[in-house]
Amino acid sequence: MKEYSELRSEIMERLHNDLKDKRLLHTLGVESTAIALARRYGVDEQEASVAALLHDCAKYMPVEEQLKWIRQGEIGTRFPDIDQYPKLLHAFSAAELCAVEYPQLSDQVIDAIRYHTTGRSHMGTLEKIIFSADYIEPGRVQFSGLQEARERTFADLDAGVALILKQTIAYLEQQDQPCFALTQEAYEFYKDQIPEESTIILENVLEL
Ligand code: DGI
Ligand code: FE
Ligand code: FE
Repeated sequence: MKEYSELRSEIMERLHNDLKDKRLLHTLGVESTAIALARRYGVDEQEASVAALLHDCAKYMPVEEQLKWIRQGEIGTRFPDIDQYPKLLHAFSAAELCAVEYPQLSDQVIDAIRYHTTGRSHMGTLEKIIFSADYIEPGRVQFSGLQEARERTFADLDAGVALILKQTIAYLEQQDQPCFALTQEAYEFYKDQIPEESTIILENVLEL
């Protein structure tokens, strides 16, 4: 990627303004994990870094502003009821915003940001890396099953993604929260990769 260090500084300045400290720490944890996974799975490390840094950049944007961004893009057209899923908005709005504000970014980086919360079927390697790095980064509160998700993800990326999707869906069911169509599709696509002996954890490790 051209001018990576300049771009990284520009993004860091934005994150210092737009994110709370805890979220910034999480973001840097996702970045280091994504770089390690990129090295492991032969993906461009700078692309992994940039996608990780930007993945939660819209987390604190007012909902109406987020919906404006989302309605400009394919997610808004395909899912007119997207406002019923408040926790998903920040991924979709960040993708639209980043595509406009950082036109040098590849489609792979934008898609990795867009699908980092829900996943989807047929994900590219960078998408899977950001999706799983978000869940397993070192700052997540420790609990028994997190270690398994980490080990799986570094041993076999699809198996890690499948396990994380299963845990997320189990958690949503327990909380009586609706599962989004893309999450369900992703699970259907990757579920055969789940190792039989895996334990499914219901804690939500994603609350920060
Ligand atoms: O932004 P982060 O906190 O780092 O993590 P994230 O972007 O993965 O968001 C996690 C939240 O999103 C968590 O509370 C569970 C929720 N979530 C993930 N998939 C779905 C979902 N919520 C609904 N309703 N439906 C989903 O399919
Ligand atoms: Fe997120
Ligand atoms: Fe995140």
